[in-house]
Amino acid sequence: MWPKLVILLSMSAVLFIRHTMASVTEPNPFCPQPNNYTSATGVITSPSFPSSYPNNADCYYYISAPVGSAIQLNFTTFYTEACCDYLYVFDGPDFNSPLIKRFSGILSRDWQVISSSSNHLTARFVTDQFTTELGFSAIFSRKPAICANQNCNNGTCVVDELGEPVCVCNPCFAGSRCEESAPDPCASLGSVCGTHGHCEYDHATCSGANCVCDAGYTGAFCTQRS
Ligand SMILES: [Ca+2]
Repeated sequence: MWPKLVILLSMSAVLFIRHTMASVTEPNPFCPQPNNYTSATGVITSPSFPSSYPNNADCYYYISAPVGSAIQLNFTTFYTEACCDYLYVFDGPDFNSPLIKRFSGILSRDWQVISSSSNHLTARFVTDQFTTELGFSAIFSRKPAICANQNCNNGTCVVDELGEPVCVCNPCFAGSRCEESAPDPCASLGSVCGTHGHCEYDHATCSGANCVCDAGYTGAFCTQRS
């Protein structure tokens, strides 16, 4: 009889603590609002970004997508006080969902792109009372849930006709995970543009290398005076 009562009391205590936490973690007025993000893509940032974030921040970001999608976060900036100012990212609709990672300090390259496993991702940014830094900015986007664990580095994951995730690489990248840089189109042409020009190419297609001549010069290799 007593052990059951103790368990019941413990559960009540846990529920009470959760309720109390919820009531004291209302977003600060300086947090980005509204904080429910349902668009296909967008940006979340720390408060005041690109100025420094404030002390005593506690901000939430709720990102959701249609069922069957996963949500990807691509950090373009991340810099917080390493000891004390944290971004928590949760794999689900609220901060009771499994924690993907707690970030602080400077972001390592391995964690620049992260993904939820399903169609909800929640982030919480918490700072202490001293010392602020630049903060963070991250682009959120959707990808098929089957792509959640597929890191395409410099590309985009899509589902092929067999229902398998595959990477489609950005121009100038190759490899099964788009981890390899394709040959620079200017590598073979760069030197022939001589001392009066330089090589440029179409970055959208990673091709079309040609010499762009300095003022006063013309010709395929910038050797003629114009
Ligand atoms: Ca701080």
